[in-house]
Amino acid sequence: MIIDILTLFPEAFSYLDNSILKRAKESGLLEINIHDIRDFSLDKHKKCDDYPFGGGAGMLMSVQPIYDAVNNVLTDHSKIVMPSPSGEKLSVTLAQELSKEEHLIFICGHYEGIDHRVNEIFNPLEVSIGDYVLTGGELPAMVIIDTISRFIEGVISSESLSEESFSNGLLEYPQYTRPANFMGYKVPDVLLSGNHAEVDNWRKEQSLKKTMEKRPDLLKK
Ligand code: 6GU
Repeated sequence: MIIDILTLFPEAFSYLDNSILKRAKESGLLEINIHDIRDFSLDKHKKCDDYPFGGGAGMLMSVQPIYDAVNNVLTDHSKIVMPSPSGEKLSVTLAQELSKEEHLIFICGHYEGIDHRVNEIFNPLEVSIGDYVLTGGELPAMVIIDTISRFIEGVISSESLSEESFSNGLLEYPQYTRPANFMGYKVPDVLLSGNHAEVDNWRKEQSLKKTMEKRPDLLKK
């Protein structure tokens, strides 16, 4: 998958150079290009924002730099995503759908918002990461990209995916690694037993118990 990110804050995306995503990029499963919207401004001072018509608080991102930044990367196979608190809520289902796309373009908004003509021209898929407001689209874009990339075949093992929280509608069971006894805090005996059937049963039980305690709303679905 190719992902092009359009932003006024390219530095924010250094997180994507870490660990699993770094490996995905190195193995060719994922290509991520970051573009500074400012580079596309035709204004002599590279201005990318202006006051809202009709008045109101703050500044809006202007349509022209974004229009040119999108057209610089747009192909017949592109899907345009705009992180926005008014978008469709990110979910496992949405992330799995987006992971099948061959090219994603992220438009990251800042200031008080974006000139609405960007939406009228490109009709992007607006995606929200929750019912709260962040100062910009960069963090949500990284959250969405991280969530999507885990569903791209080969990025992480299919076993990890099938056992993690939400994959079966339940939260993941507790996990332990060595030492088996840390200052008297012991790993449950069943995990040391070598009996796979019993381990599986224990994990299913724990998943259900944890979900009932922490997220009973998941069980109602
Ligand atoms: Cl996607 N953007 C912003 N700015 N705030 C948010 C959001 C997105 N999702 C939740 N809050």
